[in-house]
Amino acid sequence: MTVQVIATKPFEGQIPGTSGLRKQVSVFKKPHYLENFVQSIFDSLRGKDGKTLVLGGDGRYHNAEAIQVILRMAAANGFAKVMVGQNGILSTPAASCVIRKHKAFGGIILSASHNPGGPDGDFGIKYNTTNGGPAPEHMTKAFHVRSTEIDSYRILDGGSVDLGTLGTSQLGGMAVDVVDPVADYAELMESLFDFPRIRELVSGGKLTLCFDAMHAVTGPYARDILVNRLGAPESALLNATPLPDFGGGHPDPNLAHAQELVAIMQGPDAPDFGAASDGDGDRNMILGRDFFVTPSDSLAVLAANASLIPGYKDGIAGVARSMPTSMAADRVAAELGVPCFETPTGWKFFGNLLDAGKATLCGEESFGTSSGHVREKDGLWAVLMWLNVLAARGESVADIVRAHWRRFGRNYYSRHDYEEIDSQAGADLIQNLRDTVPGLAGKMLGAYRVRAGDDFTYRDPVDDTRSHNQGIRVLFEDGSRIVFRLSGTGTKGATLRVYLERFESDPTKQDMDPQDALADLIAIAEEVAQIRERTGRDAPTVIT
Ligand code: G16
Repeated sequence: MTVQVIATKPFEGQIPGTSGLRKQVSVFKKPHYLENFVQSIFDSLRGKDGKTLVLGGDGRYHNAEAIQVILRMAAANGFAKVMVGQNGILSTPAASCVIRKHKAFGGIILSASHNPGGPDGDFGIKYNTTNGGPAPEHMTKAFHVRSTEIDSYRILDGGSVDLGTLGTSQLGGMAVDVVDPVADYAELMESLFDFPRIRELVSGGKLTLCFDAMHAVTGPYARDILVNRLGAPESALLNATPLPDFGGGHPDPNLAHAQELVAIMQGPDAPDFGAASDGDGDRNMILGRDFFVTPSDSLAVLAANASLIPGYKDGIAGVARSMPTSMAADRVAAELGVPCFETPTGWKFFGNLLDAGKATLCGEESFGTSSGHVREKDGLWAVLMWLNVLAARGESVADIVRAHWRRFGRNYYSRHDYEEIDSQAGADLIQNLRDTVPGLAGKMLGAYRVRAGDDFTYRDPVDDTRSHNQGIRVLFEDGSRIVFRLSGTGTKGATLRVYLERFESDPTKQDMDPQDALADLIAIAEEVAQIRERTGRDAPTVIT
């Protein structure tokens, strides 16, 4: 086997977004496209020679082919070993776990997360660093810069590696270690949670559950953990066979896309607990019987109950949430006497806080929750955390959340997405807001007086780096907020996200439908951003 140096030319737009480079499969299939970006990553890494790389993906269409290419490129670029998930599979949190446990140099994860898969769907690639977390901004920028000047890539000629059999083989001078994608991760989960106590409830049917893997990567993980280790019946798993096109579905665990699960949870024989995870296993949706837990509330409830869980029994150092996530967790942190950090959207911003021990739990409104056990958000971790809280408290999901609202107040919250709007119209809308919202301070919008308007800038308290233009905020005097930003994960046109939040301390007013409770703010958002006029849309595509 010899190393080939293949001449190439830069592709435009190899710019990692909120979470890696995501494009349509048809783009990734263009000759040299994947190779260029992988070489751009490798060229940007210092000190990788002789080190170990972790590699895996969510099993979506093009995963298998891309893994073989990356293996041959890793062998030609000086890695000593690649640990690859069997059949090329590793969920995002499992990849993070493997990188950390085996002290790998870093990892490449192939996923477009919750975006649809298949020949007409999306594909993606992201790089995670030694701490197991997504590459920080200065690295993703370096990958992009390198992609604009690349003129060749290195790849081993030779055949493909058998990824179906566990064990080690050689590819040129590099070892390829095919590992069980579930084992290390399941062991980590067992170290954090009270499995015997959960098992007692789940195996005997005292607590019934339904987990929807959405035909994505978590199927095998859920079977091993929920069924084999915790004794749930096989029938508790929905869509647990991973498929390259996710069965034609949209593997996004929310009320709009996990409809099968939602219908079960609203039905007459609903189980006590329902949950779903996304394409690569890092997102989660939590449901009780006919009850939806918003991701923001989920973070707050888990923070308030963390001391009931073995892995967190000594308390938490702090909480971190992305800026658009509701401020419910802030109230819990204040009561616990720990800090609450507000970061830009993107899991990568939590890494420094976790590494420095400043935060223990992190969460995002986009159905992401996790802790310092890995450096990614973690869908099944959130499921187990909830199951452990249910086991410890012996109350229903709805009762726990309602009691939480009575104690801390309720942050009514909703996100309205306008998908696939014209890119220029989206950029103009945000620019107009950037120019106008500072001038709203002191003005009345409906019944709300504006306290301030700005475009969020984050100062990382660990390394002092600044991240600008992270979302337009309209902050009202009573603590309500509207936030506008463009998604960094879409692949077609632009997606406008509008985040709406209002606090309600009165327990007699905490049972409204969020869309009703937020109706005034929804109208203000439309007016301030001129959504209809600028996008031609008179309603959001998805409401969560
Ligand atoms: C990614 C990031 C998250 C982010 C989400 C939505 O999630 O990891 O941190 O909140 O995208 O980002 P945006 O609003 O820019 O679309 P995932 O699950 O897609 O990797």
